[in-house]
Amino acid sequence: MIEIEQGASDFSTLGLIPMPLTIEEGAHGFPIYKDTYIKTSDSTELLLQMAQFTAEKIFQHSGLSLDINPLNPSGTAIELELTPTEENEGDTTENNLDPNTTGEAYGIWVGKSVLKITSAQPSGLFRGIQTFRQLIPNLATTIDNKPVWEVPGGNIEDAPNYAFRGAMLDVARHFFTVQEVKRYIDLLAYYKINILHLHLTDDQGWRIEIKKWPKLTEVGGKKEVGGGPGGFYTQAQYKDLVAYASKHYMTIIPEVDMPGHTNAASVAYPFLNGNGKTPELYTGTEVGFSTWDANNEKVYDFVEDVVNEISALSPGPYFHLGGDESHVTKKPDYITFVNRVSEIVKQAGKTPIGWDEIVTADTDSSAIAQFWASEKNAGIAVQKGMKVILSPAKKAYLDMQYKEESPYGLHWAGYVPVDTAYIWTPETYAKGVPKELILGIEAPLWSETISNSDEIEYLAFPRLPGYAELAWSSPEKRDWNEYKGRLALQSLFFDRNKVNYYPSEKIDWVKPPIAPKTIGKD
Ligand code: TNX
Repeated sequence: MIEIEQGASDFSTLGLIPMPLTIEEGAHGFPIYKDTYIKTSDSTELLLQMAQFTAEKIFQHSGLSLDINPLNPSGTAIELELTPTEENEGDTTENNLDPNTTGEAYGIWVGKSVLKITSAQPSGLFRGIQTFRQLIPNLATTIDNKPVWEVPGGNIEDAPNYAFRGAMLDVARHFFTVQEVKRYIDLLAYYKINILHLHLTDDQGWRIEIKKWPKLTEVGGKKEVGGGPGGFYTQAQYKDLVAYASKHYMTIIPEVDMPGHTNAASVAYPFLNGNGKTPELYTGTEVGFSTWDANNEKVYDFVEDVVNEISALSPGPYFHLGGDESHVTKKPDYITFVNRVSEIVKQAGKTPIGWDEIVTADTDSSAIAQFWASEKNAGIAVQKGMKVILSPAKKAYLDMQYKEESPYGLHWAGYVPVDTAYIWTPETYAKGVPKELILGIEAPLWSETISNSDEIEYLAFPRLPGYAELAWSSPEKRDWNEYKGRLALQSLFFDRNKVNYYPSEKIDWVKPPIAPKTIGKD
Protein backbone atom coordinates (compact mmCIF):
# COMPACT_ATOMS: atom_id res chain seq x y z
CA MET A 1 0.00 0.00 0.00
CA ILE A 2 1.25 3.45 -0.87
CA GLU A 3 1.81 5.90 2.00
CA ILE A 4 2.46 9.61 1.77
CA GLU A 5 3.47 12.39 4.09
CA GLN A 6 1.27 15.43 4.49
CA GLY A 7 3.10 16.75 1.46
CA ALA A 8 2.95 20.08 -0.24
CA SER A 9 -0.75 20.75 -0.18
CA ASP A 10 -2.90 21.51 2.82
CA PHE A 11 -6.58 22.38 3.02
CA SER A 12 -5.97 26.09 2.69
CA THR A 13 -4.38 25.69 -0.74
CA LEU A 14 -7.34 23.82 -2.19
CA GLY A 15 -9.91 26.58 -2.49
CA LEU A 16 -12.84 24.95 -0.72
CA ILE A 17 -16.16 26.68 -1.50
CA PRO A 18 -18.35 26.90 0.50
CA MET A 19 -16.01 27.12 3.46
CA PRO A 20 -16.67 24.25 5.90
CA LEU A 21 -17.49 24.84 9.55
CA THR A 22 -14.28 23.36 11.01
CA ILE A 23 -11.08 22.07 9.48
CA GLU A 24 -8.31 20.38 11.39
CA GLU A 25 -5.04 19.59 9.64
CA GLY A 26 -3.66 16.07 10.10
CA ALA A 27 -0.25 14.43 9.95
CA HIS A 28 -0.64 12.13 6.95
CA GLY A 29 -2.03 12.64 3.53
CA PHE A 30 -4.23 10.09 1.76
CA PRO A 31 -3.10 8.75 -1.61
CA ILE A 32 -5.55 7.97 -4.41
CA TYR A 33 -4.06 5.64 -7.04
CA LYS A 34 -5.07 2.69 -9.19
CA ASP A 35 -5.69 0.29 -6.26
CA THR A 36 -7.75 2.77 -4.24
CA TYR A 37 -11.34 1.58 -3.93
CA ILE A 38 -14.68 2.93 -2.75
CA LYS A 39 -16.44 1.17 0.08
CA THR A 40 -20.03 1.70 1.19
CA SER A 41 -21.35 1.01 4.70
CA ASP A 42 -24.27 -0.95 3.23
CA SER A 43 -25.29 -2.11 -0.23
CA THR A 44 -28.53 -0.25 -0.63
CA GLU A 45 -29.22 1.16 -4.07
CA LEU A 46 -28.91 4.63 -2.60
CA LEU A 47 -25.36 4.20 -1.35
CA LEU A 48 -24.24 2.28 -4.41
CA GLN A 49 -25.55 5.11 -6.57
CA MET A 50 -23.56 7.58 -4.51
CA ALA A 51 -20.44 5.43 -4.80
CA GLN A 52 -20.99 5.36 -8.55
CA PHE A 53 -21.30 9.15 -8.60
CA THR A 54 -18.05 9.44 -6.63
CA ALA A 55 -16.25 7.04 -8.98
CA GLU A 56 -17.46 8.91 -12.05
CA LYS A 57 -16.30 12.25 -10.70
CA ILE A 58 -12.87 10.87 -9.76
CA PHE A 59 -12.58 9.40 -13.23
CA GLN A 60 -13.50 12.68 -14.94
CA HIS A 61 -11.07 14.49 -12.65
CA SER A 62 -8.01 12.24 -12.90
CA GLY A 63 -8.63 9.36 -15.28
CA LEU A 64 -8.50 6.93 -12.32
CA SER A 65 -11.11 4.22 -12.55
CA LEU A 66 -11.81 2.96 -9.02
CA ASP A 67 -13.60 -0.24 -7.97
CA ILE A 68 -16.64 -0.14 -5.73
CA ASN A 69 -16.75 -2.70 -2.87
CA PRO A 70 -14.17 -5.08 -4.44
CA LEU A 71 -13.92 -8.66 -3.13
CA ASN A 72 -10.15 -8.53 -2.64
CA PRO A 73 -9.21 -4.97 -1.80
CA SER A 74 -5.53 -4.08 -1.66
CA GLY A 75 -5.20 -0.30 -1.82
CA THR A 76 -6.43 2.68 0.17
CA ALA A 77 -10.16 3.05 0.85
CA ILE A 78 -12.63 5.86 0.35
CA GLU A 79 -15.48 4.95 2.68
CA LEU A 80 -19.01 6.29 2.42
CA GLU A 81 -20.67 5.71 5.72
CA LEU A 82 -24.25 6.35 6.80
CA THR A 83 -24.38 6.59 10.57
CA PRO A 84 -27.94 7.33 11.60
CA THR A 85 -28.16 8.58 15.16
CA GLU A 86 -31.38 8.62 17.11
CA GLU A 87 -31.75 12.35 17.10
CA ASN A 88 -30.87 12.60 13.44
CA GLU A 89 -32.95 9.81 12.07
CA GLY A 90 -35.91 12.14 11.61
CA ASP A 91 -37.32 12.68 8.19
CA THR A 92 -35.17 11.21 5.46
CA THR A 93 -36.91 12.99 2.62
CA GLU A 94 -35.36 15.95 0.91
CA ASN A 95 -38.69 17.67 1.44
CA ASN A 96 -38.06 18.48 5.02
CA LEU A 97 -36.07 21.65 4.82
CA ASP A 98 -35.60 22.38 8.49
CA PRO A 99 -31.81 22.81 8.82
CA ASN A 100 -31.81 20.79 12.01
CA THR A 101 -33.36 17.77 10.42
CA THR A 102 -32.34 17.85 6.77
CA GLY A 103 -29.32 15.87 7.82
CA GLU A 104 -26.95 17.76 5.57
CA ALA A 105 -24.28 17.76 8.25
CA TYR A 106 -21.32 15.50 7.44
CA GLY A 107 -17.78 14.74 8.47
CA ILE A 108 -14.65 13.84 6.52
CA TRP A 109 -11.79 12.06 8.19
CA VAL A 110 -8.60 11.67 6.21
CA GLY A 111 -6.14 9.05 7.46
CA LYS A 112 -3.21 7.40 5.69
CA SER A 113 -5.08 4.41 4.30
CA VAL A 114 -8.73 5.36 4.84
CA LEU A 115 -10.63 8.47 3.87
CA LYS A 116 -14.04 8.37 5.47
CA ILE A 117 -17.06 10.50 4.62
CA THR A 118 -19.84 10.12 7.19
CA SER A 119 -23.30 11.51 7.69
CA ALA A 120 -26.53 10.59 9.41
CA GLN A 121 -28.43 11.11 6.16
CA PRO A 122 -27.83 10.48 2.47
CA SER A 123 -28.16 14.20 1.73
CA GLY A 124 -25.28 14.92 4.12
CA LEU A 125 -23.17 12.21 2.58
CA PHE A 126 -23.79 13.74 -0.83
CA ARG A 127 -22.68 17.19 0.39
CA GLY A 128 -19.59 15.57 1.92
CA ILE A 129 -18.76 13.97 -1.42
CA GLN A 130 -18.75 17.45 -3.00
CA THR A 131 -16.22 18.61 -0.42
CA PHE A 132 -14.17 15.49 -1.06
CA ARG A 133 -14.11 16.32 -4.79
CA GLN A 134 -12.60 19.67 -3.84
CA LEU A 135 -9.88 17.94 -1.80
CA ILE A 136 -8.46 16.16 -4.84
CA PRO A 137 -5.64 18.25 -6.32
CA ASN A 138 -6.99 20.39 -9.12
CA LEU A 139 -4.48 19.56 -11.80
CA ALA A 140 -4.69 19.77 -15.54
CA THR A 141 -3.28 16.27 -15.96
CA THR A 142 -4.39 12.66 -15.71
CA ILE A 143 -3.31 9.30 -14.32
CA ASP A 144 -0.94 8.84 -17.27
CA ASN A 145 1.33 11.58 -15.95
CA LYS A 146 0.40 11.43 -12.32
CA PRO A 147 -0.15 7.98 -10.80
CA VAL A 148 -0.71 9.15 -7.20
CA TRP A 149 -3.09 11.96 -6.19
CA GLU A 150 -2.63 13.21 -2.62
CA VAL A 151 -5.41 14.43 -0.41
CA PRO A 152 -4.13 16.38 2.61
CA GLY A 153 -4.65 14.73 6.01
CA GLY A 154 -7.07 16.01 8.62
CA ASN A 155 -10.71 16.28 9.61
CA ILE A 156 -13.62 18.35 8.42
CA GLU A 157 -16.89 18.83 10.28
CA ASP A 158 -19.54 20.68 8.36
CA ALA A 159 -23.20 21.69 8.32
CA PRO A 160 -25.16 24.35 6.43
CA ASN A 161 -26.20 27.72 7.78
CA TYR A 162 -29.39 27.71 5.66
CA ALA A 163 -31.44 24.71 4.55
CA PHE A 164 -32.61 26.53 1.42
CA ARG A 165 -29.75 27.29 -0.96
CA GLY A 166 -31.23 28.05 -4.32
CA ALA A 167 -30.64 29.04 -7.90
CA MET A 168 -33.37 29.99 -10.36
CA LEU A 169 -33.30 29.54 -14.12
CA ASP A 170 -35.75 31.35 -16.40
CA VAL A 171 -36.56 28.81 -19.13
CA ALA A 172 -39.43 30.96 -20.42
CA ARG A 173 -37.74 34.02 -21.96
CA HIS A 174 -35.34 31.67 -23.71
CA PHE A 175 -35.88 27.95 -23.60
CA PHE A 176 -33.10 25.68 -22.31
CA THR A 177 -33.03 22.00 -23.21
CA VAL A 178 -33.04 19.14 -20.70
CA GLN A 179 -29.32 18.69 -21.42
CA GLU A 180 -28.60 22.35 -20.70
CA VAL A 181 -30.53 22.26 -17.42
CA LYS A 182 -28.71 19.07 -16.37
CA ARG A 183 -25.38 20.71 -17.07
CA TYR A 184 -26.39 23.59 -14.78
CA ILE A 185 -27.49 21.09 -12.09
CA ASP A 186 -24.05 19.42 -12.29
CA LEU A 187 -22.32 22.73 -11.63
CA LEU A 188 -24.72 23.86 -8.90
CA ALA A 189 -24.41 20.57 -7.02
CA TYR A 190 -20.62 20.97 -6.80
CA TYR A 191 -21.22 24.08 -4.66
CA LYS A 192 -23.91 22.39 -2.52
CA ILE A 193 -26.89 24.27 -3.98
CA ASN A 194 -29.97 22.19 -3.10
CA ILE A 195 -32.83 24.08 -4.77
CA LEU A 196 -33.39 24.68 -8.48
CA HIS A 197 -36.34 26.99 -9.10
CA LEU A 198 -37.52 26.78 -12.71
CA HIS A 199 -39.42 29.80 -14.02
CA LEU A 200 -41.54 27.75 -16.44
CA THR A 201 -43.93 30.30 -17.89
CA ASP A 202 -43.94 33.94 -18.88
CA ASP A 203 -45.27 36.31 -21.54
CA GLN A 204 -42.88 34.89 -24.12
CA GLY A 205 -43.44 31.18 -23.60
CA TRP A 206 -45.13 28.31 -21.78
CA ARG A 207 -42.56 25.54 -21.26
CA ILE A 208 -44.29 22.63 -19.55
CA GLU A 209 -46.78 20.21 -21.05
CA ILE A 210 -50.21 20.26 -19.41
CA LYS A 211 -52.21 17.28 -20.69
CA LYS A 212 -55.63 18.84 -20.15
CA TRP A 213 -54.62 22.04 -21.94
CA PRO A 214 -52.36 20.95 -24.82
CA LYS A 215 -52.32 24.27 -26.65
CA LEU A 216 -50.33 25.84 -23.81
CA THR A 217 -47.21 24.27 -25.23
CA GLU A 218 -48.34 23.61 -28.83
CA VAL A 219 -49.12 27.28 -29.28
CA GLY A 220 -47.65 29.02 -26.23
CA GLY A 221 -44.29 27.25 -26.42
CA LYS A 222 -43.51 28.04 -30.05
CA LYS A 223 -41.35 31.12 -29.67
CA GLU A 224 -38.98 32.90 -27.33
CA VAL A 225 -37.34 36.31 -26.93
CA GLY A 226 -35.91 37.39 -30.28
CA GLY A 227 -38.38 35.22 -32.24
CA GLY A 228 -36.46 31.92 -32.11
CA PRO A 229 -38.27 28.57 -32.01
CA GLY A 230 -38.75 28.28 -28.22
CA GLY A 231 -39.60 24.80 -26.93
CA PHE A 232 -41.06 23.04 -23.93
CA TYR A 233 -40.62 20.01 -21.66
CA THR A 234 -42.97 17.07 -22.04
CA GLN A 235 -44.10 15.75 -18.68
CA ALA A 236 -41.77 12.77 -19.19
CA GLN A 237 -38.84 15.13 -19.75
CA TYR A 238 -39.77 17.19 -16.72
CA LYS A 239 -39.89 14.02 -14.59
CA ASP A 240 -36.48 13.11 -15.90
CA LEU A 241 -35.19 16.51 -14.78
CA VAL A 242 -36.77 16.08 -11.34
CA ALA A 243 -35.12 12.65 -11.02
CA TYR A 244 -31.75 14.01 -12.14
CA ALA A 245 -31.97 16.84 -9.62
CA SER A 246 -33.00 14.40 -6.92
CA LYS A 247 -29.90 12.27 -7.58
CA HIS A 248 -27.99 15.45 -6.80
CA TYR A 249 -30.06 15.95 -3.63
CA MET A 250 -31.64 18.98 -5.23
CA THR A 251 -35.33 19.90 -5.18
CA ILE A 252 -36.91 21.48 -8.25
CA ILE A 253 -39.42 24.24 -7.49
CA PRO A 254 -41.79 24.76 -10.42
CA GLU A 255 -43.04 28.29 -11.04
CA VAL A 256 -46.11 29.24 -13.05
CA ASP A 257 -46.06 33.02 -13.00
CA MET A 258 -49.56 34.57 -12.67
CA PRO A 259 -51.78 36.61 -12.94
CA GLY A 260 -49.27 38.82 -14.85
CA HIS A 261 -46.50 37.47 -17.11
CA THR A 262 -49.13 35.29 -18.77
CA ASN A 263 -49.35 36.41 -22.40
CA ALA A 264 -48.22 33.07 -23.90
CA ALA A 265 -51.01 31.14 -22.16
CA SER A 266 -53.60 33.70 -23.24
CA VAL A 267 -52.51 33.30 -26.86
CA ALA A 268 -53.29 29.59 -26.52
CA TYR A 269 -56.54 30.07 -24.55
CA PRO A 270 -57.80 33.63 -25.02
CA PHE A 271 -60.62 33.32 -22.44
CA LEU A 272 -57.92 33.57 -19.76
CA ASN A 273 -57.27 37.28 -20.13
CA GLY A 274 -60.92 38.28 -19.95
CA ASN A 275 -60.61 41.19 -22.38
CA GLY A 276 -62.18 39.47 -25.38
CA LYS A 277 -59.03 39.76 -27.46
CA THR A 278 -56.72 37.07 -28.77
CA PRO A 279 -53.17 38.30 -28.19
CA GLU A 280 -50.16 37.39 -30.30
CA LEU A 281 -47.02 35.59 -29.25
CA TYR A 282 -44.63 38.11 -27.75
CA THR A 283 -40.89 38.04 -28.40
CA GLY A 284 -39.80 41.29 -26.75
CA THR A 285 -38.62 41.90 -23.19
CA GLU A 286 -41.11 44.37 -21.72
CA VAL A 287 -42.90 43.32 -18.53
CA GLY A 288 -46.20 44.09 -16.84
CA PHE A 289 -48.66 44.18 -19.76
CA SER A 290 -50.58 40.92 -19.34
CA THR A 291 -53.07 39.58 -16.82
CA TRP A 292 -55.57 36.81 -16.33
CA ASP A 293 -59.20 37.43 -15.43
CA ALA A 294 -59.60 37.16 -11.65
CA ASN A 295 -63.40 37.17 -11.88
CA ASN A 296 -63.99 34.12 -14.04
CA GLU A 297 -64.45 30.70 -12.39
CA LYS A 298 -63.20 29.02 -15.55
CA VAL A 299 -59.82 30.64 -14.99
CA TYR A 300 -59.58 29.02 -11.54
CA ASP A 301 -60.61 25.63 -12.98
CA PHE A 302 -57.80 26.04 -15.47
CA VAL A 303 -55.30 27.05 -12.77
CA GLU A 304 -56.34 24.05 -10.69
CA ASP A 305 -55.62 21.68 -13.59
CA VAL A 306 -52.22 23.28 -14.13
CA VAL A 307 -51.28 23.24 -10.44
CA ASN A 308 -52.46 19.65 -9.99
CA GLU A 309 -50.65 18.27 -13.04
CA ILE A 310 -47.36 19.99 -12.17
CA SER A 311 -47.66 19.10 -8.47
CA ALA A 312 -48.10 15.45 -9.40
CA LEU A 313 -44.70 15.61 -11.14
CA SER A 314 -43.04 17.39 -8.22
CA PRO A 315 -41.94 15.49 -5.12
CA GLY A 316 -40.75 18.73 -3.50
CA PRO A 317 -42.89 20.65 -0.99
CA TYR A 318 -43.23 23.93 -2.93
CA PHE A 319 -45.17 25.49 -5.78
CA HIS A 320 -44.19 28.99 -6.90
CA LEU A 321 -47.15 31.01 -8.16
CA GLY A 322 -45.19 34.06 -9.31
CA GLY A 323 -47.35 37.10 -8.58
CA ASP A 324 -44.79 39.75 -9.65
CA GLU A 325 -45.27 42.85 -11.74
CA SER A 326 -49.01 42.40 -12.37
CA HIS A 327 -49.20 46.04 -13.40
CA VAL A 328 -52.42 45.76 -15.38
CA THR A 329 -54.31 43.70 -12.81
CA LYS A 330 -56.61 45.88 -10.67
CA LYS A 331 -55.57 45.83 -7.03
CA PRO A 332 -58.72 44.05 -5.70
CA ASP A 333 -58.49 41.54 -8.54
CA TYR A 334 -54.86 40.84 -7.69
CA ILE A 335 -55.81 40.15 -4.08
CA THR A 336 -58.70 37.87 -5.06
CA PHE A 337 -56.48 36.02 -7.52
CA VAL A 338 -53.53 35.43 -5.19
CA ASN A 339 -55.89 34.34 -2.39
CA ARG A 340 -57.66 31.85 -4.62
CA VAL A 341 -54.51 30.44 -6.20
CA SER A 342 -52.77 30.08 -2.82
CA GLU A 343 -55.69 27.90 -1.74
CA ILE A 344 -55.47 25.82 -4.92
CA VAL A 345 -51.76 25.28 -4.28
CA LYS A 346 -52.41 24.20 -0.69
CA GLN A 347 -55.17 21.87 -1.86
CA ALA A 348 -52.57 20.25 -4.10
CA GLY A 349 -50.49 19.59 -0.98
CA LYS A 350 -47.85 22.22 -1.66
CA THR A 351 -46.60 25.31 0.14
CA PRO A 352 -47.15 28.44 -1.96
CA ILE A 353 -44.19 30.70 -2.71
CA GLY A 354 -44.59 34.04 -4.47
CA TRP A 355 -42.49 37.08 -5.38
CA ASP A 356 -42.68 39.69 -2.62
CA GLU A 357 -45.78 41.41 -4.05
CA ILE A 358 -47.96 38.50 -2.87
CA VAL A 359 -47.83 39.86 0.69
CA THR A 360 -50.30 42.55 -0.43
CA ALA A 361 -52.96 39.82 -0.71
CA ASP A 362 -54.32 38.01 2.37
CA THR A 363 -51.36 35.69 2.66
CA ASP A 364 -50.39 34.26 6.04
CA SER A 365 -47.56 32.24 7.51
CA SER A 366 -48.51 29.24 5.36
CA ALA A 367 -47.03 31.01 2.32
CA ILE A 368 -43.45 32.10 1.60
CA ALA A 369 -42.39 35.45 0.16
CA GLN A 370 -39.41 35.78 -2.14
CA PHE A 371 -37.87 39.19 -1.51
CA TRP A 372 -36.48 40.61 -4.75
CA ALA A 373 -37.23 44.33 -4.77
CA SER A 374 -39.47 45.76 -2.06
CA GLU A 375 -38.23 46.12 1.51
CA LYS A 376 -41.72 47.27 2.38
CA ASN A 377 -43.15 43.96 1.19
CA ALA A 378 -40.46 42.07 3.10
CA GLY A 379 -41.56 43.99 6.21
CA ILE A 380 -45.21 43.05 5.65
CA ALA A 381 -44.16 39.41 5.23
CA VAL A 382 -42.47 39.57 8.64
CA GLN A 383 -45.55 41.09 10.29
CA LYS A 384 -47.56 38.21 8.87
CA GLY A 385 -45.06 35.66 10.15
CA MET A 386 -44.23 34.52 6.62
CA LYS A 387 -40.87 32.95 5.87
CA VAL A 388 -38.72 34.90 3.43
CA ILE A 389 -36.35 33.80 0.66
CA LEU A 390 -33.68 36.41 0.01
CA SER A 391 -33.06 37.29 -3.63
CA PRO A 392 -32.35 41.03 -3.55
CA ALA A 393 -31.82 42.04 -7.17
CA LYS A 394 -29.02 44.49 -6.33
CA LYS A 395 -26.99 41.67 -4.84
CA ALA A 396 -28.28 38.30 -5.93
CA TYR A 397 -29.55 38.65 -9.50
CA LEU A 398 -27.28 36.61 -11.74
CA ASP A 399 -28.66 38.40 -14.79
CA MET A 400 -27.27 41.78 -13.73
CA GLN A 401 -24.25 42.76 -15.83
CA TYR A 402 -20.84 42.70 -14.19
CA LYS A 403 -20.13 46.10 -15.67
CA GLU A 404 -21.21 48.36 -18.47
CA GLU A 405 -19.35 46.53 -21.22
CA SER A 406 -20.56 43.06 -20.23
CA PRO A 407 -22.01 41.36 -23.32
CA TYR A 408 -24.88 39.71 -21.44
CA GLY A 409 -27.29 40.76 -18.78
CA LEU A 410 -29.34 43.79 -17.75
CA HIS A 411 -28.58 46.54 -15.27
CA TRP A 412 -31.91 47.85 -13.99
CA ALA A 413 -30.85 46.96 -10.43
CA GLY A 414 -27.26 48.08 -10.99
CA TYR A 415 -24.04 46.39 -12.01
CA VAL A 416 -23.10 43.43 -9.86
CA PRO A 417 -19.39 42.65 -10.02
CA VAL A 418 -18.10 39.56 -8.24
CA ASP A 419 -17.21 41.40 -5.00
CA THR A 420 -20.57 43.20 -4.76
CA ALA A 421 -22.27 39.81 -5.18
CA TYR A 422 -20.36 38.38 -2.21
CA ILE A 423 -20.03 41.29 0.20
CA TRP A 424 -23.37 41.43 2.01
CA THR A 425 -24.87 39.78 5.04
CA PRO A 426 -28.16 37.99 4.39
CA GLU A 427 -28.85 37.97 8.13
CA THR A 428 -29.10 41.76 8.23
CA TYR A 429 -29.65 42.79 4.61
CA ALA A 430 -33.42 43.20 4.64
CA LYS A 431 -34.05 45.48 7.57
CA GLY A 432 -36.43 43.96 10.07
CA VAL A 433 -36.31 40.43 8.68
CA PRO A 434 -35.04 38.31 11.57
CA LYS A 435 -32.85 35.29 10.93
CA GLU A 436 -35.59 32.85 12.12
CA LEU A 437 -37.80 33.97 9.26
CA ILE A 438 -35.13 33.67 6.58
CA LEU A 439 -35.66 30.35 4.84
CA GLY A 440 -32.55 30.86 2.73
CA ILE A 441 -31.05 32.50 -0.31
CA GLU A 442 -31.71 32.15 -3.99
CA ALA A 443 -29.83 33.56 -6.98
CA PRO A 444 -32.21 34.04 -9.95
CA LEU A 445 -30.96 33.96 -13.54
CA TRP A 446 -33.42 35.65 -15.90
CA SER A 447 -32.86 34.84 -19.54
CA GLU A 448 -33.85 37.86 -21.62
CA THR A 449 -30.24 38.11 -22.90
CA ILE A 450 -28.99 34.52 -22.79
CA SER A 451 -29.93 31.41 -24.74
CA ASN A 452 -27.43 28.57 -24.21
CA SER A 453 -25.16 26.93 -21.61
CA ASP A 454 -22.15 29.10 -22.43
CA GLU A 455 -24.19 32.22 -21.74
CA ILE A 456 -25.73 30.78 -18.56
CA GLU A 457 -22.21 30.04 -17.34
CA TYR A 458 -20.87 33.46 -18.27
CA LEU A 459 -23.38 35.10 -15.94
CA ALA A 460 -23.45 32.43 -13.22
CA PHE A 461 -19.70 32.01 -12.85
CA PRO A 462 -17.83 33.28 -10.95
CA ARG A 463 -20.71 34.79 -8.90
CA LEU A 464 -22.61 31.59 -8.10
CA PRO A 465 -19.99 30.04 -5.76
CA GLY A 466 -20.28 33.22 -3.65
CA TYR A 467 -24.04 32.81 -3.21
CA ALA A 468 -23.49 29.16 -2.35
CA GLU A 469 -21.09 30.27 0.38
CA LEU A 470 -23.45 32.98 1.68
CA ALA A 471 -26.10 30.29 2.05
CA TRP A 472 -23.95 27.49 3.45
CA SER A 473 -21.22 29.07 5.58
CA SER A 474 -21.82 31.11 8.71
CA PRO A 475 -21.16 34.88 8.60
CA GLU A 476 -18.04 34.66 10.81
CA LYS A 477 -16.44 32.41 8.21
CA ARG A 478 -16.77 34.91 5.42
CA ASP A 479 -14.19 37.46 4.42
CA TRP A 480 -13.85 38.81 0.88
CA ASN A 481 -10.05 39.03 0.92
CA GLU A 482 -9.71 35.45 2.00
CA TYR A 483 -12.56 34.23 -0.23
CA LYS A 484 -10.98 35.89 -3.25
CA GLY A 485 -8.03 33.50 -2.98
CA ARG A 486 -10.28 30.46 -2.87
CA LEU A 487 -12.34 31.79 -5.78
CA ALA A 488 -9.15 32.27 -7.80
CA LEU A 489 -8.53 28.53 -7.55
CA GLN A 490 -11.91 27.74 -9.13
CA SER A 491 -10.46 28.56 -12.56
CA LEU A 492 -8.84 25.12 -12.43
CA PHE A 493 -12.23 23.48 -11.89
CA PHE A 494 -13.84 25.73 -14.50
CA ASP A 495 -11.15 24.99 -17.07
CA ARG A 496 -11.22 21.23 -16.55
CA ASN A 497 -15.01 21.28 -16.94
CA LYS A 498 -15.04 23.79 -19.78
CA VAL A 499 -17.15 26.22 -17.79
CA ASN A 500 -17.45 29.44 -19.77
CA TYR A 501 -16.91 31.74 -16.79
CA TYR A 502 -16.34 35.47 -16.87
CA PRO A 503 -12.67 35.92 -15.96
CA SER A 504 -13.25 38.98 -13.77
CA GLU A 505 -10.20 41.20 -13.46
CA LYS A 506 -10.93 41.52 -9.74
CA ILE A 507 -9.67 37.98 -9.24
CA ASP A 508 -6.09 36.86 -9.58
CA TRP A 509 -6.99 33.63 -11.37
CA VAL A 510 -4.58 30.86 -10.56
CA LYS A 511 -3.95 29.95 -14.17
CA PRO A 512 -4.45 32.26 -17.11
CA PRO A 513 -8.10 31.77 -17.98
CA ILE A 514 -8.86 29.98 -21.22
CA ALA A 515 -10.24 32.18 -23.93
CA PRO A 516 -14.02 32.09 -23.61
CA LYS A 517 -15.52 30.02 -26.40
CA THR A 518 -18.13 32.34 -27.76
CA ILE A 519 -17.26 35.79 -26.60
CA GLY A 520 -14.39 38.14 -26.17
CA LYS A 521 -12.96 38.98 -22.81
CA ASP A 522 -14.51 42.18 -21.45
C1 TNX B 1 -37.81 41.49 -12.93
S1 TNX B 1 -37.66 39.68 -10.62
C2 TNX B 1 -38.64 40.41 -13.10
C3 TNX B 1 -38.47 39.53 -14.25
C4 TNX B 1 -37.38 40.00 -15.16
C5 TNX B 1 -36.21 40.46 -14.34
C6 TNX B 1 -35.02 40.85 -15.13
C7 TNX B 1 -39.12 39.54 -10.97
C8 TNX B 1 -39.94 38.93 -9.97
N1 TNX B 1 -39.54 40.00 -12.15
O1 TNX B 1 -39.68 39.42 -14.96
O2 TNX B 1 -37.00 38.95 -15.98
O3 TNX B 1 -36.63 41.57 -13.57
O4 TNX B 1 -33.93 41.12 -14.32
